[in-house]
Amino acid sequence: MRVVFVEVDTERSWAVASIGPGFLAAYLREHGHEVAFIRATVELSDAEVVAKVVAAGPQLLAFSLTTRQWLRGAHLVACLRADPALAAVPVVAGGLHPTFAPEQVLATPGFDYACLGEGEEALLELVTALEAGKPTWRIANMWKRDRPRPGLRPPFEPLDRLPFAARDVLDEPLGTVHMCTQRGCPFPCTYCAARMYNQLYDEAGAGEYGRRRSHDNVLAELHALRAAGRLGYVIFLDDTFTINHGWVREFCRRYGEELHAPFSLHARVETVNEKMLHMLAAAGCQMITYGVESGSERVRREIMDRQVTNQRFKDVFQWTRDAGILLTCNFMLGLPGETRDDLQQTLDLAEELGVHDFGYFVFYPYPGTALFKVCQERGYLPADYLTRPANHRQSILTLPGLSQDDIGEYFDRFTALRRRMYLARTGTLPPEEQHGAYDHVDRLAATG
Ligand code: B12
Ligand code: SF4
Repeated sequence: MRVVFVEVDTERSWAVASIGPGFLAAYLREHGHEVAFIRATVELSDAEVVAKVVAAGPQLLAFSLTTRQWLRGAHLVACLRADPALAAVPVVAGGLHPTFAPEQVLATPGFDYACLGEGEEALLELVTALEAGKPTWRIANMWKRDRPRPGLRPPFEPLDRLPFAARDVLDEPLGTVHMCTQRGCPFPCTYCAARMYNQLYDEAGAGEYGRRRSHDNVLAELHALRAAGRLGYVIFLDDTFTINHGWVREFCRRYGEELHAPFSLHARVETVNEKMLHMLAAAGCQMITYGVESGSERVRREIMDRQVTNQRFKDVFQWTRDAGILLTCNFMLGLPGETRDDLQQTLDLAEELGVHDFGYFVFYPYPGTALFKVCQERGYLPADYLTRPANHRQSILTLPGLSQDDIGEYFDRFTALRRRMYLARTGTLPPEEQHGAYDHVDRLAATG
C-alpha cells in the first residue's frame, strides 16, 4: 500500500519535520509498503497542497499532529477530502494531539482513525487490514471513528528492533541529523505532554513506557550516516538525555572514540554533575538546552511539581560553561497561579543566567496534562479552546492573577532581553549584520 505522510507547518517550518513519521515510514518500508512525504509549508496555498498530495497517489493519508498543528491540520484534511481524487482515501492521525484528544479528532470531518500512543505496529496492522479488505476497528491503539475505543498494546520492545528512521521523511538540512535514543520521561512536570505517555501506558496497564536503545544500535545508525556522508552535527532530541548516568558514561566513551561529531542535547539540571559535563564535552557536546521554565521557586514547586532551586540552575550553568559547553534554556509565562511578581522573577533569572540564547513561550495547557485539568476545573479555559490557536505568543486562558496585558508585556520584555543579548554577541559586527540579528529575534518572537 502507498502511504503519504503530510507534514503540517504552522507559522514557520521547523528545521526538522515531525519525528514519529520518520520511524513509522521506516517500519512500513521494512514490511514492503511504499511511503511518500509532503511538507505543507506555510507558503503553499490549500490548492497547492491538494495538488501535491493528489500527485503523490495516496491509498492512505497519514498526519502526525501536535496541538499546535491541529487547526491547520484539520483544515487541510477538509480540503483534501473535498477533492474528488481523495474523497475515498482514508485518513489516519497520530502523535501527541490525537493521543490525548482523540474524541475531538474523530468528531472532525475527514478523520477516520486516531492512533493512541506508539504507532509502528498499529499502523502496519491498519495498512495490512485495509489492503486485505479486512475489518479495521479492533486494532490495538488504532481508534476507528464511530467504534469503541481500542485497548493499548505494550510498548515496542526492544527499541533496537526498529529500523533506523527514514531521513527523507524528517526533511533535515544535509549534515544535521536528529536522533532519538529513548522514549518516555519519568519526571512529573505538570505542564508537560511528553510525560503523559508514561501515565497513559501505566493507567492502561500496558507496560512501562520508558525504554532506551543500546549503545551499539545508536552508534550503528550514526556510523551508517557518516558512511553516507551525512554526519555533520548531531541533535539528540531525547527529553532528558542525561537520565541514566551509566548509559551516558558508556555513550561518551564510545561516541568520543568512534565518532566525535559535535552534538547537542536536552537535560534537566537535576540529572547532571560536573564530571558528567566534562565527559560530554570531551565526547563532542557543544550545546545543552535546560528547561528552567520559571524563576520563581514557588511557581516551580507549587504549580509545576519541580523541586529544584534557583541556586542549582546557577551552579549547573557555571559547570556547563566551565566544561566549554554552550547553554540555552527555556522559560514559560502565564501559568495558572502565577503573578506579575513571579514573571519578574523569571525575567530576572533569565538575565542573571546569561545564557547563549533562550526560548520563551506563553503557557498553553496541553490536553491530557495535569495543568490542563486545573485550567478546566477552575474555569480558566474558554469553552471554544479547541478552535483557538496554540501559538505560544498569546494566552488563551482567563487567569485571576494575571491579565492578557501582563503576559503580553512580559513576552515583549523577554524579546527585548533577547535582542540585548544578541546585540552583546554581535556588537562588533557591521551595523547591517547587527540588524540581521535583530530581525532574527523579531521573527522568532512573531512566529513562536
Ligand atoms: C523533537 C520534538 C520537536 C521537534 C519535532 C516535532 C515533532 N512533533 O516530532 C521540533 C523541534 C520541530 C518541535 C517543535 C515543537 N514542539 Co516539540 N517536541 C519534540 C519532542 C522533544 C520529541 C518528539 C519525538 O521525537 N518523539 C519521538 C517519536 C518517535 O515519538 P512521537 O512523536 O510521539 O511519535 C510516536 C507516536 O506519537 C505515534 N505517531 C506520531 N505521529 C503519528 C502519525 C501517525 C499517522 C500514526 C499512526 C502514529 C503517529 O507513533 C510514533 C512512533 O511510535 C517532544 C517530546 C516527546 N517526548 O514527545 C516535544 C513535543 C512534541 N513538542 C511540543 C511542543 C509544544 C512543540 C512546539 C509547539 C514548541 C514551540 N516552540 O512552539 C513546536 C511545535 C512544532 C510543530 N510542528 O507544531 C509538545 C507537544 C504537546 C502537544 N500536545 O502538542 C511536546 C510533547 C513537548 C512537551 N513536553 O510537551 N518539537
Ligand atoms: S523533564 Fe522534560 S520531558 Fe520530562 S516531564 Fe519534565 S518537561 Fe516533560
